[in-house]
Amino acid sequence: MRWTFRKTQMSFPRPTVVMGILNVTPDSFSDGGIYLDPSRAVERGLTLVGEGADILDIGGESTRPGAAYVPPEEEIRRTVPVIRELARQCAVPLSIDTRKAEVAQAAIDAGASIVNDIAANRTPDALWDLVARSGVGYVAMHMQGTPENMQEDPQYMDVVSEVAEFFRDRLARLTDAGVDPEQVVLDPGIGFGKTVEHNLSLLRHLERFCVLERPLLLGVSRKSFIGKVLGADVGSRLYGGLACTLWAVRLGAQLVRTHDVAETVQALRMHEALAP
Ligand code: HH2
Repeated sequence: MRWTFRKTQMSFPRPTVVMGILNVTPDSFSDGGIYLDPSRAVERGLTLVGEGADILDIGGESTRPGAAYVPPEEEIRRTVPVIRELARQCAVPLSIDTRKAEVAQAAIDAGASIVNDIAANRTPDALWDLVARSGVGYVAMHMQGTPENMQEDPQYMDVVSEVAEFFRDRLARLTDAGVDPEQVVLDPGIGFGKTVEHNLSLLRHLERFCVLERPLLLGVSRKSFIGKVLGADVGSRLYGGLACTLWAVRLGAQLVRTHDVAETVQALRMHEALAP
């Protein structure tokens, strides 16, 4: 299995790919406001690469439950200077965490080569045309509802089957839109329109998504389901998150998205030494 975009080709199996999170926002749930200044954001990005991040995921809109919509001009203003500078200074692929085609276009022009789309749940889609035309990588994440309303009352008959069906449907529609399946990575969207039990079920049955022949990305870092299981606040969820990460890798996740790159890389490399 391969993930191919622009000048990058990742072949799986390989050591788990670590996507480091860089939120250039005033209000992200765990690091909001810390990296709003572009030079601090660039410095943080370079630190994450030094710690072993294989990809940097740069976001200019918080998508935490209840977060307000950010207009594309503002998202561009926050992220593009950071992407431009990181593209100059580091060699790892840069990802733009956005649901908007205008933002994705500006980010690609500035040097991003992956679009991480937390709202891969709509048609028709200008973003998909852009992904098809530009050949960038694409993360198709599952979300029920929108960040504004997703945690109000998430409902599924069978969350694992419904997410699997979503992936099948999106892969078919993306192909129809001219996107090569090799550009696409799938993500069940932990915490996006899901209760604690929904999140745990997705993690328990992650292997059900492996039949789709696309790499799986998982983002559990510091999320509230860990806090609810452990009674831990947002700054104290690292070890719970690492447990989820290793569990997920064992069940087939090939990419993980994290704020805590050094710690995650250490856990993954030890796990790989034990289970080559
Ligand atoms: N989670 C968040 C944001 N983007 N993208 C993918 N593919 N998968 C995820 O699980 C995911 C994501 C939420 O985390 P964070 O960016 O730290 O918070 P915020 O949305 O508040 O900026």
